[in-house]
Amino acid sequence: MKITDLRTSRVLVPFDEPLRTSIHRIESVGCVLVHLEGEDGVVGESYMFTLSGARLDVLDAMVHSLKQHAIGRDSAMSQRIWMDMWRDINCVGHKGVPIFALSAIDAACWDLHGKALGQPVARLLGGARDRVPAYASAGLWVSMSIPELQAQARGFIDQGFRAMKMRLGKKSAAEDAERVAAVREAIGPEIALMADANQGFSVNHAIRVGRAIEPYDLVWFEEPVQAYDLAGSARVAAEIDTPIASGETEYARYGFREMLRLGAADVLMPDLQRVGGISEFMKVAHMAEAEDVPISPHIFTEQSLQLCGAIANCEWAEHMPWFTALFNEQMELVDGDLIIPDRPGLGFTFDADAVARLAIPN
Ligand code: SMN
Ligand code: MG
Repeated sequence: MKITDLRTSRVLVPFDEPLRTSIHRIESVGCVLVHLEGEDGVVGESYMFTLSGARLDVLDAMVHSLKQHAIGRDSAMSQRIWMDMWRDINCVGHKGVPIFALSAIDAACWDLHGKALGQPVARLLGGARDRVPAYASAGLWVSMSIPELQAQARGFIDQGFRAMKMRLGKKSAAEDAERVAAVREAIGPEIALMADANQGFSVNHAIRVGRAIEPYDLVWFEEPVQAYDLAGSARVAAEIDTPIASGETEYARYGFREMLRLGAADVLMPDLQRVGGISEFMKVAHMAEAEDVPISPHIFTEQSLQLCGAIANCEWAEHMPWFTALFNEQMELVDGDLIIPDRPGLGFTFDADAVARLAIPN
């Protein structure tokens, strides 16, 4: 379908109370919504977000600076549009803000393409499954006490989850291990547990923590060190048995190629707005598949479900409900799995009333 225009709008989704990871204090999430208009009134939708809504104007300006590559083109030509945007951002760089904007235009283009054909994106990419195991991710923060952790972990099971992720980042390895032990005790041996250090550790501290939490049978230990220290992450991966997951802060296929080459992670976690959209996500997933490395998308749960549906080596979906208020449709959890929507495009459409209620001025 011919793309006729690109518009943006902004929303701020506040949290009930601030939350902490090893490196963040987050009060809200702010989004730039991208509306890619096609002829016949069909609209492709996507969004970019920042923690606490910082620098939304930068993302907004960046996406408008790239829109000429999409307008006038056919939404079926996502690779052509992608290549032209990639070439155009050479001067400002192939990481960071330029990639956020490229990613959002690419994702909106795929949504429009699917809507134009009346097909879910997973089907257009080649389907692999119709449901995916999900882990609860909106909780078990560093800011919580042990009794709070245990109560929330049990609550996730009551909500139907069979897996969950906690955050690490206390002062000592012993304290983090005590918290992991407490969550494991609360959920029992059958529920899958992941832990995320959010890049907060030195290599040596990460190895110490990794060894201390080894008895608790974690699915993975995520982002143990600074995201740019791929060699350091590889050292941690080599020293401990628990698989290392990483990639939410990595950009495009060249970053992931280097992660694979160095053995920086056992599980890759591309993030839709940092990897380069749906198009680049698929290329990274296929590259990982060639190395028998599994994929688990980083947040963007609603949109990433179509990727989970199309990536053979996808093992988990991250259930992060921060953005649910923005959509007309809701995610469906059945026996601990998220259902891959069988609706056209990415399968989630912006709720105009919610967008108006949460709007912040452009
Ligand atoms: C995370 C997600 C969103 C904001 C901060 C941290 C975390 C995750 O790394 O993987 O869910
Ligand atoms: Mg993470």
